[in-house]
Amino acid sequence: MSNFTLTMIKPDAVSKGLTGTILKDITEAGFSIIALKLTSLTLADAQRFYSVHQGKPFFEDLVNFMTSGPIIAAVLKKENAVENFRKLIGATNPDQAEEGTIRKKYAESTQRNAIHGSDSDENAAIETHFHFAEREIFSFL
Ligand code: IDP
Ligand code: MG
Repeated sequence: MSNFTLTMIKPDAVSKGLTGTILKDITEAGFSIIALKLTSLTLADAQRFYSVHQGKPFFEDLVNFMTSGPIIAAVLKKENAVENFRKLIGATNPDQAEEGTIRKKYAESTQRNAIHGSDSDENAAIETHFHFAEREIFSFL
C-alpha cells in the first residue's frame, strides 16, 4: 500500500489551464497515473476531505476555495509515493517551497497552492477511496 498517493490539482490551477502542464511535471518525475478524473467537490465533500483541519482559522476559506471550481483528482504510483510526491509539490506555503517544486512554480498563496498530496499511506488509501471506485483504479499501470 506504500506505492501510491492521491493528488488533487486545485481550482486555482485548473482554472488557469495548468492541468496538462502539472500532469506532465508529475509523469516526468516518474509517477504513473493509475486513476484520473475532472470533478468537483460539494461543500459537504470538502468539509469531509479536510475534516482534520476543522476548527482551524483557515478551514472555512479552504472549503469555499476547494468548492469554487473543478478539480483534477488522480492516484499516482511510484516507490515511496507519499514522500516522493510531497517532495515534488513542495511546502504548503509557496514562499517556503523549494525551487522547481510544483507549488513554487504554480501556487498563488498558501491557500491557493495549486495541488494536494496525501500526507501518509493511511490517508492516501482513505483519499483514494473518497474519489475513486475500485473499477476506476488501474494498479497495473
Ligand atoms: P498540505 O496541503 O501541504 O498538506 P495542510 O496543512 O494539510 O497542507 O493544509 C491543507 C490545505 O489548507 C493547504 O494545502 C492549503 O490550501 C490550506 N492551508 C493550510 N494552512 C493554511 C494557512 O495558514 N492559511 C490559508 N490556507 C491554509
Ligand atoms: Mg495536508
